[in-house]
Amino acid sequence: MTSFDRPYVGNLRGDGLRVAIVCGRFNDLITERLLAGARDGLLRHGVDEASVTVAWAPGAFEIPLVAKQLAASGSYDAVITLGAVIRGATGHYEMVAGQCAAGIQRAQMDTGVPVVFGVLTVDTIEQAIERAGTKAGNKGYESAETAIEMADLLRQLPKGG
Ligand code: INI
Repeated sequence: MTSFDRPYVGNLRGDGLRVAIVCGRFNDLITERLLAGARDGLLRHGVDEASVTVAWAPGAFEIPLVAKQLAASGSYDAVITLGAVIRGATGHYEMVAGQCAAGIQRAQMDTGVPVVFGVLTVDTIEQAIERAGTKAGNKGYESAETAIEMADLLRQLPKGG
């Protein structure tokens, strides 16, 4: 039992965690930078590099299926997805971005394993660059922190169906 004074809060303690990263190859100029940010975020918070698995999917549309299989494997405490869907370059932007987001949410709800949404959905390549390690931070790094926090939070919470 916790109270307002002692809520459940996930900590940024990465030691002992096993993490899988699914990265979309489409727009890999951007996603390579997200992957570098995620690696940095995991290692800085104590995740052992040998406990990290990376899988490349063709594009954002395929990321959820790969993430779901990794999450369902029982081999990981969290899965991070990284991708870049850019409206300017995509006639079917809404479908790719929407299905990717919905599939990632479904993967975590179906498996009970945190699947972090580190997919950029932006209007322009400039906005993607800003979020991939320049003036607006690195979404990959943020996603690594979210993965660690969620894995630690779920570890603390009462278990149930
Ligand atoms: N995939 C992306 O990850 N980002 C995009 O911006 C993109 N565009 O522009 O179309 C994109 N398309 C490919 C898609 O994800 C699938 O790989 C493809 O449709 C095959 O299923």
